[in-house]
Amino acid sequence: MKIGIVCYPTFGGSGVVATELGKGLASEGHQVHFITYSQPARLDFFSENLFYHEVAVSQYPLFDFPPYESALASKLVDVVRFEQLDVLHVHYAIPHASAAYLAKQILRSYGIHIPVVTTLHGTDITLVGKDKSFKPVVQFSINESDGVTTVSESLKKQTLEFFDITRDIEVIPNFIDLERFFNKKREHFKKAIAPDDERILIHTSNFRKVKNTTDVVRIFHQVNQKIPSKLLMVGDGPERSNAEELSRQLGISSSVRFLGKQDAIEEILSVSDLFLMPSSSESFGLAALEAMACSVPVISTNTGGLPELNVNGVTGFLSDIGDVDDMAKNAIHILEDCPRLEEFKKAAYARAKDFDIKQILPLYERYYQKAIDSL
Ligand code: GMT
Repeated sequence: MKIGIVCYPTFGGSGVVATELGKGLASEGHQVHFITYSQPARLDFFSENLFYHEVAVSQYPLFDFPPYESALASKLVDVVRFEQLDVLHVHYAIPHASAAYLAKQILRSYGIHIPVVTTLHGTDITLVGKDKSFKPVVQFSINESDGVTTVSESLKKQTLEFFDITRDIEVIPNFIDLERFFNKKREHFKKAIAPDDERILIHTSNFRKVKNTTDVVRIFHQVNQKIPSKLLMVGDGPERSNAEELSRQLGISSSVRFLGKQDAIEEILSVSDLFLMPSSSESFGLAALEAMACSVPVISTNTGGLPELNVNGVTGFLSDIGDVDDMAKNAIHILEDCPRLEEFKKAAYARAKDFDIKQILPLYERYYQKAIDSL
């Protein structure tokens, strides 16, 4: 198939899923065209089957708000026509699904009929989509898509609750490349971070409010009082300075390292013992899956799709949003006993295997074919 993929080209979960999916499809022999405003962060190699088309938005003094959606729709028309694409797969509803809808209508005037598959990732529904300034457009473009997928049962349920949806939604979960994400022995690196064999806790995110990064610091504060330990904070975003400030106030800043954005996240996860994800909303929790693939158990909240990934008492523990005491208690329970920690590590890896890209990719391929056949 010739597949067009539209996504946010950043480190965010939806961009990562879209890019890894495109790379996987290309290695299966499909021709994949990324159509985005800059090269996707994870598009770190090119092959004969991978193409990248940049959406450029012209700047005019009149434009206080450059019309990205129109530029994207025009680019989609251009790429679909000249590359003869079979299907468009847009990730994140706003503004990708509505731009694809517009492109589809324009293409009809050229006698071209292309199906649009929309994948909802989370905040496009739970935060942004609910906003009444976007809601009618989001609802319309979901209903007008030829296929709609969500990354968890929970997100499907929320979509059906928030919007008036008249079409079927398929759940296709996030996935992981187990050839890249696995536990690599990195003793030198581990020694550099934890010279006295302290336990290593880790959090990776974009440090948005929804990630509750100050709860990460509070949980670690309690763990650190009981267990010699270090905390790695990976990523960057609006809440980082608050988390840094809190670690100073709590007197633990010498045990907390803020590493900023990192490409080789699997290397850092490989030296870690426990992943902390106290988010107040998480449609799936890709960062937790990446940790589990590297044999790192997860302490998380029980929100959104997290219970569909993290098995309570087996691969980690689930707690109510904001229940820092419970999350700290569970973290200590896992970390204080070596054989128990090993059990949790093994179980985390075993669970990650259920989301192997090799199993999930065919689900998308079949779904594309169904959308093509439906036209
Ligand atoms: O988590 C983020 O802030 C990034 C966000 C995004 O929209 O790119 O990630 C969302 O999509 C990921 C991939 O499907 C999911 O694994 C994340 O759980 C989801 N984030 C939220 O729902 C907050």
